[in-house]
Amino acid sequence: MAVGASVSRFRYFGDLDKEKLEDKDLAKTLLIVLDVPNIARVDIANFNDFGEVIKIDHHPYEDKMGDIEWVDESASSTCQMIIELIFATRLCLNTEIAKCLFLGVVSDSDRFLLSYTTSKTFGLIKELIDRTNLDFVKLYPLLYERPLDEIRFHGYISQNLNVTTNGLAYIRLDNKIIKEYNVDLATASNMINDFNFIKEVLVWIFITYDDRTGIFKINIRSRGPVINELASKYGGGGHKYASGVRTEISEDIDKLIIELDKLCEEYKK
Ligand SMILES: [Mn+2]
Repeated sequence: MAVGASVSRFRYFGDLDKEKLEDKDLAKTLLIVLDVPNIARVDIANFNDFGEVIKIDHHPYEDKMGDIEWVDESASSTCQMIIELIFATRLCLNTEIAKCLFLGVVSDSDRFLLSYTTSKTFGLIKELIDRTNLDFVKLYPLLYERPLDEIRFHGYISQNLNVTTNGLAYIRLDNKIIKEYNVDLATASNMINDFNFIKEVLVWIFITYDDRTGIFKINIRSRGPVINELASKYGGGGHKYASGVRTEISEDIDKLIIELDKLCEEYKK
């Protein structure tokens, strides 16, 4: 396998339809799945037709995908694992690759704030910077510069977040509001990480609805109770403190809110 060496030749299969990869080619194709624990979350209809599958992931183990699977739950991010892989092998590294990997670690660890950040994370990042002379400060605008519309939308969320006495915060971000603030669905659900460290909030969830697929996306974050078990109960999953659920059933959302609220109540005791 050649993750680093062939980065420029890599094709992103998120939009496989556009790639027009013929079915007959799939048996000869190696699929490398990164940062996803279960097959349902890989956006490929004909997953089983691929000749070989390699999985590299840091989420709790769920589905077997291929003969080669490297899952390290203690890693802050899959990018951290790729850095480790590059250092341990003859895979090539240049500034461009380092840039992507650095941004991957910084964003997935939420700027080294999340609990999966360890001294190993810092050690690997130090070596990455040393080896490539990475001017990492220059990269931050790529992650953190935001349009004013987003900041205004952030304000909308702050103003309208429902917070229970047990410390559960939730908000439904309907498409009318998303349109009004000129943001998109992905922005809305990704913004959840901005709402960490609110004194009154232990668990917080954002609910969006994709009307093209008819699926509700529920993003859940916690800074106390473990939430991924509850998320799996509703067909979702993820990390202990960062999980998600996708469902077509609106009532599931109400049930999930009630259960998460209970989880907060128990945690507080
Ligand atoms: Mn990840």
